[in-house]
Amino acid sequence: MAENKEKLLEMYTTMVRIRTFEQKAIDLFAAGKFPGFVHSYLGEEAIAAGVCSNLRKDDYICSTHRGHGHLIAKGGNLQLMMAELFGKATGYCKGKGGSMHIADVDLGILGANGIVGAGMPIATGAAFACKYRKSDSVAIAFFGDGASDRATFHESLNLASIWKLPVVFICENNGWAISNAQTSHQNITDISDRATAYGIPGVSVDGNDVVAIAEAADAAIERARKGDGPTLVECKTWRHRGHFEGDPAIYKDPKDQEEWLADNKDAIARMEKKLVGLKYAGQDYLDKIKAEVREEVEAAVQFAEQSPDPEPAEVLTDVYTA
Ligand SMILES: Cc1ncc(C[n+]2csc(CCOP(=O)(O)OP(=O)(O)O)c2C)c(N)n1
Repeated sequence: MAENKEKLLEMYTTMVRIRTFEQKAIDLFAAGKFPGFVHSYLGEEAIAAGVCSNLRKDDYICSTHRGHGHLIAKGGNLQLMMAELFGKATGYCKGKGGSMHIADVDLGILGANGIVGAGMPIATGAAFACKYRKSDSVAIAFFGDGASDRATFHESLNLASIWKLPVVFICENNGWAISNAQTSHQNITDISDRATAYGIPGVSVDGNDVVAIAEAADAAIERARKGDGPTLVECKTWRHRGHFEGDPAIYKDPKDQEEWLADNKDAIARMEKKLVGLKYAGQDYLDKIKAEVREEVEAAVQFAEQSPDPEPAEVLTDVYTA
């Protein structure tokens, strides 16, 4: 994969798109421009970018409360996303879902989810549907280290294993579940070890190395497509921000924080170095990509700001389905 210039540049651009969108959302939220919550994906961009680089439009993903990156990497529309954060009528959920409930079924995005661990059974169900319909689509479940303690994790892995479902479980181990360090809620180092209990492969990869993630995900996705069943892939990373915007994250050791944000650990800085080293791009070309993405994000903000609020009369439409 290291030789595939197009793919490396595509993954780099996706990471930059996620970071730029997230940074903008953080600034706008701090300025009081929109209500609700923001759980920032800053620092974890390589996971969504690496995994989704192997997916087709007819594959499915289930996301989390920290979901903007997954949506962007699967092709989500930045304008509709930003409008949703603003609670506008033009947003993905007509302004009723906000940051944690964006879905785009046409793109196989089965939803972000405010319920920790809820995406895993949904992805497992989607994978069951793929198998039942004899399609070779696959489903991805993104979730955190905290979510891997939930029953939904264990039940999903067990069922997916026994029925050989085409689902890949991507654990984004950012070291924290709110303010609880992984060491305080799990007596294991590698969450991928839990795969053994369900008789499926489990691997741990550097969650800030987009190429390593893409390679591990590629193998897992191909295995799923061939009908050989699920895989658990743990990506070890670090969230740059607090659990949510407004959380000062005083539980983090400043030394760890500094180390993880440094260029030799940060996924985007590392990828820039790699692209320049391989002579796939000069710094000016990478700067051009960043400038184009900034414009894209600015256009999304403008779209959101200029969009109308939902009509009060519509408050109960699209909320329930019979
Ligand atoms: C079922 C459920 N329990 C508790 C919560 C409250 N809660 C929100 S995020 C979170 C921690 C999640 O940690 P992790 O799965 O590691 O994801 P991360 O936030 O690190 O991405 C908790 C406990 C919730 N939203 N849903």
